[in-house]
Amino acid sequence: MKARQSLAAAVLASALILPTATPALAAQEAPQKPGIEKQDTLRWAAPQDLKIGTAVAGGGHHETQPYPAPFTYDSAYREHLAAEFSSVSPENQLKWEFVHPTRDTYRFAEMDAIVQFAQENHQVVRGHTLFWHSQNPAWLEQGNFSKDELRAILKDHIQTVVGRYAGKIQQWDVANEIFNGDGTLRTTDNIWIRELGPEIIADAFRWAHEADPKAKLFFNDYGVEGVNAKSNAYLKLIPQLKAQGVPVDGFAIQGHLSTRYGFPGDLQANLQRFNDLGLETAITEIDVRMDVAAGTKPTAAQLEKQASYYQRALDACISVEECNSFTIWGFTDKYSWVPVFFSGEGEATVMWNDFTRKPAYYALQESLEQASPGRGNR
Ligand code: 9MR
Repeated sequence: MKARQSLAAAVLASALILPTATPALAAQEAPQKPGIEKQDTLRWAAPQDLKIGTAVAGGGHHETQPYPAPFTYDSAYREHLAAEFSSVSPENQLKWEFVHPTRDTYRFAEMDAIVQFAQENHQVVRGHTLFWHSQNPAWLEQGNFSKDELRAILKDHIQTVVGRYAGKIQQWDVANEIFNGDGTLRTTDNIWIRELGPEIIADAFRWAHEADPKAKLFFNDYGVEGVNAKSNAYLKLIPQLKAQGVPVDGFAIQGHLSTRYGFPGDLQANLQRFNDLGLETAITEIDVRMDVAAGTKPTAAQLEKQASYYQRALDACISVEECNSFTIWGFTDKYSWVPVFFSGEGEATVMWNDFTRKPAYYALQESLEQASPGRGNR
């Protein structure tokens, strides 16, 4: 926290010297939007060195739902997306099945639109993801390619996708969910590890780095909030890779939580041990689902519990020096993946369907404000 305050002071001091806003200042501020008070947003409350992000709804489960593409057609959604957040992550628009639908074609229009939106609204972008066992197209999974062909396909994909957005993506989830819960590598369901061996993980990072040397390159996973077999596996793997000169910059914790289970109280300690390796850390996909029977609403007690989970997760990140990015996996229940995947659970985001705020929203806002006193002078 101290570090954040002194950084805020440094930014203010530099603003005194420079007549125009510094890039750091500009990045946290959204252009004014009608109806949403600029000073009453998450990005305004956030300390200068912490990006507050959301997934941008599109692709994946949205394609099975009875509404048009949210990012393209829902203007209220776009207004909140621009006003509230300083970082955006494509929810599905960069996954292989979406962006690389046949071997010889790429579908970039949706991601191009997100990147353009982010630039117009002074937001950074997190790229998600290049190397995963899930949401791969059938042409890839069932292609019966030789090892040489597979290697060339992966290299071409990474260079093409990362290269297209070079300079425009702040952080990449290069490798997503590569470990099982017991800390063993996914040698069965991850096509790359199964066919090419674990060494291919290092190549994926090297190729991404070649294509965009400035982007920060991350591992990203779920179920690694606390100290456990899976997070231990990352703690062991990453220093081994770095010792070989592999360009790994960070470790990201998704944070798909449920009030059914206790809050992972060792989240901060876990982030800290990665920080102590000299890595950046991030929370990349947090949501907090609740048991809510169809046709009913959560109780006040449930909402308070949800708010406390969000707040404790954010406080953990704020307390760790190089935890620089905190992203929620969608900001409105209107488009959340949760009820589609978990029957009887939902209401996992910080805003209701009509974009009004839940206690969880106010809890995040409060923690962000407390993290950077003095920021309101801007
Ligand atoms: O939110 C995404 C949803 O729209 C997709 O249908 C789903 C398919 O698996 O993926 C969801 O996002 C996942 C993310 O990419 C990786 N971590 C887990 C997320 C929730 O499943």
